[in-house]
Amino acid sequence: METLSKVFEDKYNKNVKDCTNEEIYHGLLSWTKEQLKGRGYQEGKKKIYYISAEFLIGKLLSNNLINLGVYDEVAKYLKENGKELSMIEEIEPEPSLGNGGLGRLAACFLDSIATLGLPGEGIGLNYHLGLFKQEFKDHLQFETPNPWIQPESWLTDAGVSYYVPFKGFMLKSTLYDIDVAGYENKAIKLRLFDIDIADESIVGEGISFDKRDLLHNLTLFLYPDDSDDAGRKLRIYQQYFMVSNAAQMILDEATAKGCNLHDLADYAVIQINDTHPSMVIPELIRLLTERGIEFEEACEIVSHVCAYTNHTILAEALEKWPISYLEEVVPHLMPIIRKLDERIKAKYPQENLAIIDKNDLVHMAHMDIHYGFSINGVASLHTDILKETELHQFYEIYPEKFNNKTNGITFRRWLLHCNHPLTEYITSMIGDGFRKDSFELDKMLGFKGNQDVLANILKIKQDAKKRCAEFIKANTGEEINTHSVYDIQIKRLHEYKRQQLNALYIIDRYLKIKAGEKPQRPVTFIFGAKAAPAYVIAKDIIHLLLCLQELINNDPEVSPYMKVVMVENYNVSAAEKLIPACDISEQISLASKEASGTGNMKFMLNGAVTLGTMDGANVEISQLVGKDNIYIFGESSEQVIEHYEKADYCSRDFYEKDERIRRAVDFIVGNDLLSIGSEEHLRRLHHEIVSKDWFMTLLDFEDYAKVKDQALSDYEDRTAWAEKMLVNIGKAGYFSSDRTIEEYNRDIWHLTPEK
Ligand code: H2P
Repeated sequence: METLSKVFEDKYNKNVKDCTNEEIYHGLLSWTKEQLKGRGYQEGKKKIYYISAEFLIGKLLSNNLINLGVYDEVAKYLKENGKELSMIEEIEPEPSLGNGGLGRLAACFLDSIATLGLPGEGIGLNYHLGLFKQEFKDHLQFETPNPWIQPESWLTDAGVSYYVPFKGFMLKSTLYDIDVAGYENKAIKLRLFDIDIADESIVGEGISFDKRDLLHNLTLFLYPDDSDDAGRKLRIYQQYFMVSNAAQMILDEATAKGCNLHDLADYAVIQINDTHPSMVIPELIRLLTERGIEFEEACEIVSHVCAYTNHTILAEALEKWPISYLEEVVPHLMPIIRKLDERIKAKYPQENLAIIDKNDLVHMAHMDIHYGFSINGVASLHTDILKETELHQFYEIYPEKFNNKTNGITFRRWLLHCNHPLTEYITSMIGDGFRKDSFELDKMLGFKGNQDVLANILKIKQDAKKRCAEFIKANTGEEINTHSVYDIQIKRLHEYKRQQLNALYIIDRYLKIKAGEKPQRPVTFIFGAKAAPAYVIAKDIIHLLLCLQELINNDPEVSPYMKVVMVENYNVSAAEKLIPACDISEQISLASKEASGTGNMKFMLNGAVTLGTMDGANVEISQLVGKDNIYIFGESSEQVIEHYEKADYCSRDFYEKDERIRRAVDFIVGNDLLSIGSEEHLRRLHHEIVSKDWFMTLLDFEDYAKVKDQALSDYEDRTAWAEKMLVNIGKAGYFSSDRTIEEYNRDIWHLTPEK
């Protein structure tokens, strides 16, 4: 720790004992950056370039210290000097570079790529103000900018820039790097492109700004509001800026290593993360032809370099851009896209395979599938649905391109960092091999029936619940009972994820308590979710949850038995505090709609029991833990897909025929909530549920309530519950992102790991 002490002396002319936490944070930041550099980078002839609009990396200090293998040493050194590392971590602003699971997955993948010694890097954009910061006022979500870049930060100017051509002007980029340490291995880089002239002062009220002021707004926000033409075009500007920079850099790096462009596939593999980076295909073709390669050969080369991951079957995420927009933003790409489309139409005339459809929309995913060599889904059920339904027409012509890569999470962040007590306990039981080989967690299963172990696991959970209650108090002002069951649903707000189903259960329970049915043990229903700023119903659901929180927590007759808390500005740091404390993990999407989910994996790893539908990776979780260690409810994906095909689901029928459902749904517009909330929001949501309910909330309500009640009653047998916890932890090894990345490498990337 001598070099660290010296940092404080050089920087502040002080002993660490006399430094403020802020000074210590900044000292640690510069020291850690130096340590990372000293590690060196994974190099290699061939590299994986993971291009993604989002990288939800979370705070980096502790994670870097863990991966550098110095966390304990630094914590001890600080403690000896009267300082707490956990307090210092709080100073770090969380980079706001992602939205949900897709971005967090990209961050876990970087950690695993580095840990496995694979040469690679992430490429994205350096959004100054992030997605947005969520604030609650009058039980409503408001959005404000979420600045995270400070004069001293993890970003390093890489001294690299490119010119990106748009219609009528060029933009010069600046590249910033963030080092990502592998666990006890070298580092890789997350490369974030930016413009020097981005101007945060153009942001007015909330997160509003002039969407046409491209010279100043291009890298301000992730996913700017796309409810109007200007917003949609801004997204195309951003996407093209990201991929043109990426493509230029990839070609430069490859040629510097001796690539003659014909053999690009020996030097680079590009993973296209959802359709945001899809324009990298025509852009690479454009750059290759500019450098003297014939068009046909350029198509061939690119088709051996690009691979596409599909993360959702929801139409809203499978981007289709009008030709007119592309003509306006990137006219030089359109002749290429037209040619790519013509080549396909000449071979496959079916309309549903076309890149450009008859309405002049460019289907980005179709371009990826035709001109990429691999297409993967993110959980086994999801990949099956792609093959059998959503992308069936493509599967028929390219069966060999389709493959599954079930998602994973990095255990460094989601166990070692966020749950020190559990990590230490597991280590004391089975040694520390699981840190590198997650499958070793399986050894935990040898302790089934061991009363001491079960008691210790319960104790660790109880302590985590206490810590979490403090966080909740600080975040929401609410006091929660640490002996209540913690039932947690934290994820992006979307109707298909069905936070509204959970809300209806809460109403039902509230009504029962009001009617005198007092439960044995209290339950705390915990939510965390941001709604996209233009997604009206999602914001109405947040409104409902916040109104329920107000009503229930302030009702002396009910609050001893249940409480509702909605964490404000849910992000990675909040997740790290909530997940270790969870008893019941809510994974209740409408079957077939959640491609995978990754929160479900984080929760099981930390000893929560899943309450979920047979959707996404829940299916694989249930296969691994067995039916006694998970609570499954609801209709299957086959049944749901059939309802959509036959268009035979009618929410009003459920509402009219089932009194229990009707009472809960009508409560949304009853006097209790109307006296707290906004009539406009609550009525709109009520109307949506009764007359549309596109994601079939009411279909699964009864089974959900039944199975949830069962889980809550089983919770009372503490030993049996602890066994379920143990099995969930022991079986979580499969969901390490190291396993996922090994599979990507084995089947798609074919890189040689460095020792
Ligand atoms: C999405 C999917 C998840 C999936 C994740 C990563 C888009 O994340 O919906 O099912 O696990 O990608 O593949 P999210 O909804 O959290 O934004």
